[in-house]
This record gives sequence, C-alpha cells and structure tokens, in this order.
Amino acid sequence: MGKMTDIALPDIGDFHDVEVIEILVAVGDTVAVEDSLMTLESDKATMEIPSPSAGVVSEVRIAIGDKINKGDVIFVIDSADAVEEFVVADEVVEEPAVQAEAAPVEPAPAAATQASSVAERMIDIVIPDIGDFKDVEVVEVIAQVGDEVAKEASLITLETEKATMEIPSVFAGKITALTVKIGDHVNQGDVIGQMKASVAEAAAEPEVEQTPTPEIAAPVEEEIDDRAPGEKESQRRPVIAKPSDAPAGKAHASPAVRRFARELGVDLYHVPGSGQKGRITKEDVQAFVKRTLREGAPQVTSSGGFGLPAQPTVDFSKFGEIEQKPLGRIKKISGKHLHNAWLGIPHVTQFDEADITELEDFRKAQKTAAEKAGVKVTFMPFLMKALAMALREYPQFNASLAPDLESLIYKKYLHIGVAVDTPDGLMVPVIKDVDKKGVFELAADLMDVSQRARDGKLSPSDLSGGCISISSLGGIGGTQFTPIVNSPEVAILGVSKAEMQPKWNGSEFVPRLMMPFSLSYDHRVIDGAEGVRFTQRLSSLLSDIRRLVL
Ligand code: CAO
Repeated sequence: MGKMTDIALPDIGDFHDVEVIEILVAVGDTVAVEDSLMTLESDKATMEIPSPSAGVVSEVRIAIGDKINKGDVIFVIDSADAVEEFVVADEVVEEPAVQAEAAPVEPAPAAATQASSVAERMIDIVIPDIGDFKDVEVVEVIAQVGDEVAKEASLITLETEKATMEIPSVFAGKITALTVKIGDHVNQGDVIGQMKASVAEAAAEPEVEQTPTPEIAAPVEEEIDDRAPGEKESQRRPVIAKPSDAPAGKAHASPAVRRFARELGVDLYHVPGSGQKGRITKEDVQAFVKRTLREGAPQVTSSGGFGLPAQPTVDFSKFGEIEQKPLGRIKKISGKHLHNAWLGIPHVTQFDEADITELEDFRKAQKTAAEKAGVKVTFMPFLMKALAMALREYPQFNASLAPDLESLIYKKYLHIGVAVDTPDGLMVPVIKDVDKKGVFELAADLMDVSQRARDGKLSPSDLSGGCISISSLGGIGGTQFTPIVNSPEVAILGVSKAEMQPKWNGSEFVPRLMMPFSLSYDHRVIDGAEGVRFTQRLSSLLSDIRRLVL
C-alpha cells in the first residue's frame, strides 16, 4: 500500500453547496493525473473535478446528490508509486482546478441619485475575468441586438481547448449592440457590445459597492463524457435516447444546453451537434426531442433500456460464495457504447478468409529491417494498408449515416481505429491517415497507441475520428467472432488467428496460411452483396500484397 491521500474539493470560485451529479470513478479504479473524478453542477455552471495525481481510488466519500464545498474531502487515493505527485487536501485548495470566480467588470453608474432607485443607462458589455484564458474563441452568440435580457442571462459562450464558459449579463436590460461574432477571439476587458440597462442606484455609497459582481459560468472541462451522466441520471428519470442516433463520442455543449438537456431527460451523447465544431445547441436538443417523439423511438430507462423488459434481479449468494466488484470506468463507458451500437444498428456479419502465406513470408523477411527501424512489424500494419485500399474502392464503408438518417456522409480521409485490449478494458485508439503511411510507420504508430492505451495515456484526439475499426484477436486465438460496429462507423473488421490449412490448388492439397476474418456492418448502409464483395477484395489484397501498390 502506498500513501493514503485525502483529495479535497479545490477552489471552485463563488459556488457553495454544489451538487454532485456524477461520480466518474469507483473504489479500485486507477486514476491518472487530471482524470476527471466527478461532476458538479450549480444553477450557473457544470464542472468536472480532475484528480490532482495518479493512484488507486481507495475511498469515495461522496454520493450523487450530495452538496459539497471547497475543502471537503471527496476521495481518498492510494498514491502508490506516485506519492510525490499527490496534493493533499490543504494544498488542493491553494491550486484552483477550475476558474469559476469573476471579477467585477462593469462600470458602476456614473452618478448616484436616490437610494434604491432604478435608472436606465447605456452600459458597455465587457468580458469579465476569465481566469488564465487568453484569446478565447467565441463559439456561440446567444443574445441578439434588441433582446431584453435578464440579469445573469447568458450572452455568449466562449471555448478554449480545455473549457467552455458562458458570459452572463451583469444587468437586466435591452441589448443595443453586439460587436462579436462566432469565431472571434476575446480577452478579459474587451468590450463586446452595449446595453440599455436597468441599474439600481444607491445614494452616497461608494461606486465599488454598487458594482455588481458578475458570476461567470465555470469552465466546463471539454472532456465531459455525457455517456455516464445519462446512465446515472436514468436512476432518477428516463433518458430519451434513440438507438439510430449514432453517438459521435464526446458531447460538446455549453452549461446552459447541458442543463436544458437534463431538464428534458435527454442524454446529450445521442444528440448530433450542428454548431461550430459539432457543438450541440439548444435547437439541436429541441430537434432531437421532436424527432424522437415523432418517430416514437424507445426510451432508455434504468430498467431494461430500449423498451426491453428489465432483467430479473438474482441473488447469486443463495447459490454459493460471491464477491461483487465495481466495473472500471472504461468498461462502463465502452459497455454503454457497445450496448447502444448493438441495439441500434442492424448488424450483419460476413465471414471470409485470406491466404496470407506470401504476406507472412514477406513480413518475416522484413524483420531485420524493421528492427533497424526500431519497430516490430506484426500482421496488423499490412492489414491496415489493405483495408485502406478496400475502403477507397468501396467508399460506402468509409461513411457514416447523417443524423437525420436521410443521407450518407462520405469521408475523404482514412483513419482506422484499432481495438486494444488493456487491463482496464477495451479502448479503440485511432491511427490517422493510414493511406499516407508506410508499413513501418504504421507499425510504429500501432506500438505507440497500444502502449499508451495500456498505460492509460491516450488523449481524446487519439480516440476520435475513426472511419472503421479493426478488432484483432489473431495474436490470441479463436477461429471466428462477430465484432460490434463501433458507431457512428458503419463497419468493423474482426481478425482471428491464422493457421496452416490444406488447400486444394486444382491438382493437389498444399499447405497455406489462412487467416479467418469477419466483417460486421450496418445493414441500413451496406447490402449483403456489397459486404461480401468488400471482404473478397480485402482477401485478394492480403493474398497478394503486390496489389497494394497498383
Ligand atoms: N494470426 C496469427 N498470428 C497473429 C495474428 C493473426 N491474425 N495477428 C497477430 N498475430 C501475431 C503477431 O504477428 C505477433 O506474432 P510475432 O510476435 O511472431 O510477430 C503475435 O501474434 C502478437 O501480436 P500482437 O497482438 O502483440 O500485435 P498485433 O499487432 O497483432 O495486435 C493489438 C496489436 C493492439 C491489436 C493487440 O495487441 C490487441 O490488443 N488485440 C486485442 C484486441 C481486442 O481485444 N479485440 C476485441 C474487441 S471486441 O471485444
């Protein structure tokens, strides 16, 4: 056992008694520095609380629904080998994890009149203290010229790589000018418009005391994973989900949209975003709900999900000794995604095989060259090259269904996800631009991502953008299996162990190294004939890799 360290809630600005809406780790989970531990939500902000260091969670001191404050001990972590990285409770509060405080920014009324009177004044709308963020991009302009806004109504949304924050109005009033547009970059103190504000004035008080302190929504960590909240929320209310809405990974949305979605019981994970960089807007949530109601899609509930009857609860201890251990975070997330894909996509699995005798000879012949290049060349890089070529020839396999299910989005790029077996569960890092890379480069990429997956060091960008996935169990064994399509992709290749088999060449049986593989695909997009043409083409490319250079 290493050093037991209390992890306290860091400084979260002016927020008090903030509700725990999600706990992202369980006892026994291994966490890395900056891994999100929990999500808090106030009426103004949503924020993830990152771990200050690495270790194994030994105690979870909070529960969903708890109201907590800065300094409260929320977890105990066994810091094991990483003791020097740990920040104890007292230190945590010195180091804010989320910037939620905002400094006064609006000018006070120029002159006081009578105590408690309200005057209308033209006031500059100014970007408040947004912490250490500079040149922050405007991703949403919520208010418009002419709008009557309430005090603290959100005006614009800013986004950095790490955070999303809403800028609220300091006063109630009418917007008369807005000089920012989506894509602009702003800094603290920038004037972004004017408003005719109703300003309460108090006579004979110093200006500074009249100046309202704007509360800005705390930055929301970009990596909030909206899969888990849906799952947790479902214990309180049903979550609307439509299986055909292929989840696109992380949900990017402002705190207001998150709140709106939560009120409607919508799991943002299922909502396609139409905003810049795929951000989910309020209109997207509304459209999603309308479509779901119109199409009569099933509801995911905590019971059975997708309208299925709930599983019966069995007391296994009646039959013998048992031990119950919580599922790890990755298993929980990937499990939900797989379940969704399995139920939402009409799967067909096509089985085939490839004669890789020559390929294997060639691979072995490259061993010395590969060692010199510092890579281990397994069969996978060749498979990736062949798959990339087949995808070019059959573009419907390199596509995703549009959110309205009425069209197909063809991708001109070729990024391939590779399922990696890690101690914490299945992860699918994506190797980018496979068609532009050589076998050694792909081997190096594969070594890199699979190692980082096993070390828990993959970044969100490593896990996104895939066009198709490969699940290779060939290094382990098995003859055939039916992989689940990694939505929103439309196909996945499953590879099993190659073995020598006698093959009839027209006059005699000859030993050939045969690799069995399977292709699961979304039958809404791909017909059976296309499926088998694709697997046959892949088989022919692998059987004679000279075709890869044609
Ligand atoms: N047939 C026979 N041998 C194979 C093979 C196949 N289809 N595929 C790989 N091998 C061999 C490799 O060539 C290597 O042999 P050498 O050491 O002699 O070169 C050995 O098996 C081990 O390979 P590997 O698994 O270390 O490397 P890889 O590049 O083939 O695969 C990776 C990398 C990351 C895909 C793999 O390690 C992995 O994690 N696979 C599991 C994926 C998984 O869990 N899928 C299930 C998802 S659905 O639940």
